Amino acid sequence: MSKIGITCYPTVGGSGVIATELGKILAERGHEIHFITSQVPFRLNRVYPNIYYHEVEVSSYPVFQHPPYDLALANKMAEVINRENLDILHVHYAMPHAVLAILAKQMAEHDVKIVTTLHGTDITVLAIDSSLKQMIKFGIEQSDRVTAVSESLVKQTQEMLKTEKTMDVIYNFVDEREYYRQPNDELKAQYHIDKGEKVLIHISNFRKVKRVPDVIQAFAQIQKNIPSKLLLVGDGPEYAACYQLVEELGIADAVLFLGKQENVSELLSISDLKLLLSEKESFGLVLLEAMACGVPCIGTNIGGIPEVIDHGETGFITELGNTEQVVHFAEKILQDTAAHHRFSEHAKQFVRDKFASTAIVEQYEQLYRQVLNDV
Ligand code: GMT
Repeated sequence: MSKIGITCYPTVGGSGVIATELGKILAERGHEIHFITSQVPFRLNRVYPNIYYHEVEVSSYPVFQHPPYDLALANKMAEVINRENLDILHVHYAMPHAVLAILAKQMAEHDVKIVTTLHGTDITVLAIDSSLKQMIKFGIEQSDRVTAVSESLVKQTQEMLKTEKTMDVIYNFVDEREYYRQPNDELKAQYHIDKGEKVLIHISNFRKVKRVPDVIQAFAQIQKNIPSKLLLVGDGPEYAACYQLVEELGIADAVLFLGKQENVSELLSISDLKLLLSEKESFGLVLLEAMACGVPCIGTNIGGIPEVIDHGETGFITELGNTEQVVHFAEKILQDTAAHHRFSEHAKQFVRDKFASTAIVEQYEQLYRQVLNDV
């Protein structure tokens, strides 16, 4: 059993979810887990034996224009490596976490192995910025092992950073104990969703890259032929613009803006179709969560999405920005009950076969064993 430090962004987001769920399952399997973050990760919502939390405190001094969060994190990492005798520090995101882990390793009194998992934004967004590119490349190349959440992300990282560093693909997973279909007619009634209506859902942080207006435009067409409602879950910079678009299209009665929600599996359980029409997406964890709840998905042919949706089996892949195609595929799924049932069953099976939590966590454990034995 190993002593593993984990650093991630603790606020809402797929990378934080994966890092926390991984820590929880590793702890259940007997490893000692030390989260080193600025806040308690939001999914760490109760007491878990074998899990410890180390808060990064950032003091602000008049002499510093900006509080030195990054350096405080590196310092805390080194402190925890020494005190808890960590074997591995597993960081999520190269920028800044891998870079800080390397600094902490140099400061620490004994050796620790650095495992870095790439989730996408640091490569697909930050690495475009030439002032950060060198730093991201450094973080990746100096890590003892690097994993990425999709084949597509590995390719993109290698191309953008011109690096030959080996990267293992370890897909994301869902906790099957939380994500399964729990039909709930009462919840539907509370949202004033009629029995005959279909429910479409979109979940994101409403950043521009998520292209939520495409979801709304497609839905505006779909609801002309199919009585339906659209659930918009999450919050972010484009939320107000989306609200305005819904008003302009005259579909406000059919669109429910639900904001940030904790129990998305309950909302997925009353949904019939999930739309994720992003222009950048290294994986699309929300697709996996939807499929685990038996919700077929339509996603764009971008990044890792085609690795997560099995086209024609668990949903459909569309061209970016082609809302006509989204409407066509949505009608194929929603207008035929037998087809919907087939897609839904295939979606659940696909998640069990390709993204089962135990199998994925075992891949991380194997990687840890390899890095510790250096084989
Ligand atoms: O998508 C986001 O904006 C959030 C970001 C994050 O840090 O959580 O998501 C990234 O990591 C997720 C977990 O691996 C992936 O499912 C998302 O596809 C990825 N986002 C992007 O690549 C834009």
